[in-house]
Amino acid sequence: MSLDTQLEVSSATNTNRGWPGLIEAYRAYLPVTATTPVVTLHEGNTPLIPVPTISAEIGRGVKVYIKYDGLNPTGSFKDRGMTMAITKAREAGAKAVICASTGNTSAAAAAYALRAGMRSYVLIPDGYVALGKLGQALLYGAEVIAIKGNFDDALDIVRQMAVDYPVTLVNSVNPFRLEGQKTAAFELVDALGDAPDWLCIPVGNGGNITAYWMGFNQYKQHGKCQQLPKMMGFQAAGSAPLVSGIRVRNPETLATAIRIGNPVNWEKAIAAKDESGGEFNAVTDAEIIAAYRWLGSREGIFCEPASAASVAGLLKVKDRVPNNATVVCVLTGNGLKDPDTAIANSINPFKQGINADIDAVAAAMGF
Ligand code: AN7
Repeated sequence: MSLDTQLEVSSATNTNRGWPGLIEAYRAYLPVTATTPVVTLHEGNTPLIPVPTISAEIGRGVKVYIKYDGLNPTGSFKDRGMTMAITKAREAGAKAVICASTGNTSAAAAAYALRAGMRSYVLIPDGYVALGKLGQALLYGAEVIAIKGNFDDALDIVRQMAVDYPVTLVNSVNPFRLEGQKTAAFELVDALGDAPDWLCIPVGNGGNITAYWMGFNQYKQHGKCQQLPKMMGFQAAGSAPLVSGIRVRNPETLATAIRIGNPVNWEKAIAAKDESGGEFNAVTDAEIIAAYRWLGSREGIFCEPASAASVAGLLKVKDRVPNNATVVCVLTGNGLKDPDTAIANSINPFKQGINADIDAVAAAMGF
């Protein structure tokens, strides 16, 4: 069966049952036509989960929810942007795509490119990509090139390569990425009945905060929501150019996904913050890890460290949350991406080398 026939069969099935993927679900709000060849892994429709221990910590009637975008098909919010970017690349006849990545973009690009029958090339900072993400990109068949430099260096190279070679750039400078990612704002409004009062979100390149802001505004124009949220962006303290206003030459943080010193969407992210009356704040690695452990050990929600920056940030500025506000924290990536960090920061001691008999096991359990 040709890829075109497969896509037709798949799209015919989708209209009858199940979640069709975000392009089908929000087609009216996206730059697609009836003949656009949609490339999907049925991304989107991720859960909005109340987190009562965090609501209680803030008190004053504040209700906090998690938008768990780590439950997308490749385990991060990047799938929202990539279904659109790869669909449009395919429509334009592209044969190959390229991106720089701290990991999640590369995994999503590789998966969607594969489904579209395209090659994918990804540049990553050598030694600073979580193992799960690297494994994904390799398994999905990307050409993975680790450079002796950071994300910002990799991005400079791929931007030029997209000019000099027949490869389509799918970093968030590609406008279709933001178009896809804005659907997360639609889902929040569809679930809550209106936009939240605050949106707390980790910020690296500033693409996602820009996309959410686009989505809320578009929904408001269509009368789908009455209000717009304050956009509260959080960066890791060692990589916080949008907080300081100065490019960071050597960004550092254990939240490698947001180890970015020169955000691509700098002006757009600032505009989203300013127009919404929001803020950018920095959170330390220790605060990120504390929030990461809290989410895992008190709420049963496993995210990657960069994602926990949204909750760490909320806890940091909690005294400024208005009474009775509805707050959504975006968890952008799945904890399974980075098992090393989980094991290194586990709550319970890992008891290894126990003899395989019931008495030894009972003793290890403390009975
Ligand atoms: C889990 O994969 O930039 O502010 O190359 O993976 O839109 O950049 C990842 C970014 C937040 C920041 N949380 O979003 C990449 C990459 C996670 C991420 C961000 C990223 P933007």
